[in-house]
Amino acid sequence: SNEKVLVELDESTVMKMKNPPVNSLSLDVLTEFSISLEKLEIDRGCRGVILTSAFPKIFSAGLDITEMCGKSAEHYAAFWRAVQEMWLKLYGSNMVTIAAINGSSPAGGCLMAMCCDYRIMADNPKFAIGLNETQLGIVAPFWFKETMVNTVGNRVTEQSLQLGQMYPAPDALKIGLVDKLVTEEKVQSTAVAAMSQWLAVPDHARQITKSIMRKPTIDNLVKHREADINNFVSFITKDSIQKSLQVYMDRLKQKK
Ligand code: CO8
Repeated sequence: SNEKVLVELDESTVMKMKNPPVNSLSLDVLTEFSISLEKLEIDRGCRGVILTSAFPKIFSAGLDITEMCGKSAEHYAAFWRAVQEMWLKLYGSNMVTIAAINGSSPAGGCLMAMCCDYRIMADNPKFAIGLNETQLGIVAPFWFKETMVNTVGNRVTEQSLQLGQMYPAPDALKIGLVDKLVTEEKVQSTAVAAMSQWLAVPDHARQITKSIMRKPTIDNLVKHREADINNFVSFITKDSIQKSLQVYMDRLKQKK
């Protein structure tokens, strides 16, 4: 199939990103992701979902940089709305969401993982996670920042965001950016075990608690959604920003 987000029903419901080679989050992937998640959300039989990748060594490379280069203002606006929609659906999900982070997870990949209730990462210092936006010469928006503050606290977030720091798995555990490290082969089974622990709590009480914790952050984006889109479009269309994204993409390609 040419689906880019697979929904598999095994012991638990698993959403697997499958956009070769690195699960970059294109407009298509984001749209498909939000639709798939919404379907699970309204399915009363589905109480939890494990988010992972179909590829070894990579969870997600984050937002598709080619969606932010050389396109029209209309395209940038549609793309950004889709990024917001993914975040609103995932951060606001009533289901238990567990990230099985089987590899690297920069920027948007880290954001997706932080949206989940619990994070398990493959114990390999070659895999790193973090919000590295400043390294690309771009700025993580306020709701990325708030998601990180809610995960690791203000001080760690401030330092991480200014430096655009990527944390190798052991360091990510130390700062609480992920909750548990296990060997690569055990990431999936550990996620399934964690899911049964989370699902043992009565749904209504857990859901209301989750909402109490997250609602102010979600409301903040809902309230400023259009302004945030305008802000993104005017930022990303600047020549200087286009140039630094281009330099970053060229460096990625040359690295080989
Ligand atoms: N978007 C588009 N293409 C990408 C991306 C990406 N995010 N990441 C990698 N690719 C491409 C590479 O260019 C390469 O293409 P090609 O084969 O044509 O040369 C291909 O995917 C494979 O990449 P690698 O060879 O680098 O694969 P590795 O397995 O060696 O490494 C990594 C995988 C670790 C994911 C590595 O590719 C990497 O570090 N990628 C960059 C990730 C990154 O910095 N993402 C940040 C995106 S920005 C974001 O998510 C939030 C932006 C917030 C907006 C702010 C407001 C303005």
